Amino acid sequence: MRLFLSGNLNYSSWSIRALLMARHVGLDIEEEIVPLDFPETSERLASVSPNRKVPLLVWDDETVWDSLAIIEWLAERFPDKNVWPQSSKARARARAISAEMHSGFPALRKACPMDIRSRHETPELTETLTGDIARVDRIWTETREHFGEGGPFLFGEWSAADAVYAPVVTRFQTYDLPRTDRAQAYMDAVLAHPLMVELAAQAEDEPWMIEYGPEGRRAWVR
Ligand SMILES: N[C@@H](CCC(=O)N[C@@H](CS)C(=O)NCC(=O)O)C(=O)O
Repeated sequence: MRLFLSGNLNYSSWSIRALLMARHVGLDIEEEIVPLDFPETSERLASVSPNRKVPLLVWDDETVWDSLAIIEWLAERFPDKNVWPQSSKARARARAISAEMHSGFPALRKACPMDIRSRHETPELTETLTGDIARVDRIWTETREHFGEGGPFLFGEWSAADAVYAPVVTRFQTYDLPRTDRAQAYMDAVLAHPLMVELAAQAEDEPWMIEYGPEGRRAWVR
């Protein structure tokens, strides 16, 4: 079995991080979307995913879960595809900012759930949310300044760091979060990348809807 399991591409930020890189290396694998928050979702995830979450990669007798672990698996298996940047200094920075995203930014995640195809009002800019937004802007602009030569992405060429921040780029767009011109230029480059254009079109076409209300999340088919 060679299977890449994702949640809805429109809503599952962890899924698209790993999926973008699987597509970047050209991984020959069956992609399956498990629509999140439906009654049958838990059963499908429990049947195949050790942590009952997506993304999940099953490659013959190897099972890899968690977006960053999948990205590292891809980097090891496809050393010539530049999953991470070329120089060790840039690689260290790319891993640091990716780990920071993976483990942080709770205010941004909570106030601005990923919803690629929609546009929502900017949420109340609380102190914690403003702090997360400013930190993201600084990561993008400083990384571009120090490592961005040779292309429009964080490390010049497209890398896993861009895939990790892609769902943040779409959040900045969806909720029109305040940003500098340099952050906007980086966002424009990410949104115009062919992998992102393809993914945004797929997200647009998905039939599943998720609504965030006071009682939690509700899913339905439009
Ligand atoms: N840290 C994990 C997070 C994975 C995660 O939370 N995935 C969510 C979807 S974005 C999930 O599978 N939720 C299961 C569910 O809602 O039933 C990663 O990086 O892969």
